[in-house]
Amino acid sequence: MDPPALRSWTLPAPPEEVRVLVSGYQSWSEAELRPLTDLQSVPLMRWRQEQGHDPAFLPSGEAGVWRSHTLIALVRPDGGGWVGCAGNAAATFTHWEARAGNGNVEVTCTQEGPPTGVAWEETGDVIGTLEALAARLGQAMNARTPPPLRVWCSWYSYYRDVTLEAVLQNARLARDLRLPFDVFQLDDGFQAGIGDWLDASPGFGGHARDLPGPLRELGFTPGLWLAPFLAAPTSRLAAEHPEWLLRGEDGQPLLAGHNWGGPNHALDTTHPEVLTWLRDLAATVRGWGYPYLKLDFLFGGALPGVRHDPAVSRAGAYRMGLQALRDGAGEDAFLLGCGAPLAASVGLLDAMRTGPDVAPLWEEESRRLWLGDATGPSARNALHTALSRWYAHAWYQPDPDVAIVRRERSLLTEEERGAVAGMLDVIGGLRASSDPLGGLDGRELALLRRCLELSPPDRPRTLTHSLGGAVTHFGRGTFNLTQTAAGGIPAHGYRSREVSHDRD
Ligand code: 9PG
Repeated sequence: MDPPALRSWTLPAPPEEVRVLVSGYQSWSEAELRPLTDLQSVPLMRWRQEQGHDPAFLPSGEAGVWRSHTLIALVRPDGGGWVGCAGNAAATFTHWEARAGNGNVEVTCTQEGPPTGVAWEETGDVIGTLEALAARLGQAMNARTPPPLRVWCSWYSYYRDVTLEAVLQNARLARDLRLPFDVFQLDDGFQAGIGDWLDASPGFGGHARDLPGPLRELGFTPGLWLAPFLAAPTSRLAAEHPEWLLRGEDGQPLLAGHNWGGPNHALDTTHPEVLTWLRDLAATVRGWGYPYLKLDFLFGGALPGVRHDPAVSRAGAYRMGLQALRDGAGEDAFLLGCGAPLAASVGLLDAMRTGPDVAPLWEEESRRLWLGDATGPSARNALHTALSRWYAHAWYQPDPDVAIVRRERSLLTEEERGAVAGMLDVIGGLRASSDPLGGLDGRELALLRRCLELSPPDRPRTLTHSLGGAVTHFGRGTFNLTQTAAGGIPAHGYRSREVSHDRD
């Protein structure tokens, strides 16, 4: 491992024979396994670039040019190839680009932040080498990998209309049905505004601090969602502390991303008062009785901008904010990141969302194809990306997002529900569900129980074949993410190898 500012390699391989495995910047950014000569999409809309990617190192948008964060693999038809991986991501973003050349492939590695070591290896076994290098990064950053938890989350059934009573109702049902959840997690919707976490939304029918007591009595660990690095322009936080906001070159608070009906400000996590606020916030909600926190939209802490301390890198600034949250929540708190820079979080978070949101529909094809955006909520996007980051279990507990077992208020077919269940099984990390438990029939409950069964992470069988532009062939089964039946598997389906032997 040498510390480079920029390095490049020329690989003696015909580009049309090479496949590339890339990983986007944060939880929701795409990870893919694609022919090198294909086009890497970049979202047309700027707010999607800010909210789904690193706006300072976007996907290329060019055929034959693939950009990846932290690590990259180039795969030859024989399963060998080349793997590059950063050695440490605590202060530095490592950027990879592979470019189809004339009879060869050019790879470059650049860094943002203090130069840090990278590994680059030619290998006969890309899968094994990638896993080993990812694990090395995990060790260098003291990865936290506590046992996985089984979580009920309020988002995908109640969205922002969640009420205190609805969560309790589900918790009572879970207890009565003896569903093996560890955590009941209240998501977005309880708070007065983005940034104003300590005040209740009038629609919530109570205050978030009133939930942990009854949840504990029902036998569950209480969990709470926060987007701690964001502040809505209309929030009290932004009005009372304009000096805490990340600014642009023009000195004005940045408006970044677009959610909850408009753009948002981000906090400047190098500002000492912001760090105190974040520490106190995490300590306060911990004090309410929440030892499990889902920390969302964390990319806000690492956006490009002008910071109070200009000497700190973006990755470094992000980590200062995350450290403050960890300090406030306590060493024994379980912190799940979401919408978060993936590698820069290792060692501070216990679990991490490793793909876009699951949704009760397979996909929004027009958004993906016409807007170049596969970071939005859909079952297809979640599978595509979370499967292509199978190695993330060396960094934290991966969270590929929720199972959806309900048949009402869902457009997913039985095959598609089975594919989501298969993803939870092969990823082997957190198990989550968000279905309203009251409406589930026996068949749906049986699938839910199956989705809550813990399993160790599986490994890909090959990266030289795939059914869709993602990692699809695993030891325990095969996913078909394409639109047509293939290898004996229906479109959007999953077949465990116990039932189908080597049909692909
Ligand atoms: C609450 C939700 C849930 C969900 C999170 C997050 O624009 N986007 O790309 C985008 C992606 C995900 C998202 C919102 C916006 O949902 O992943 O589980 O907690 O926030 O608001």
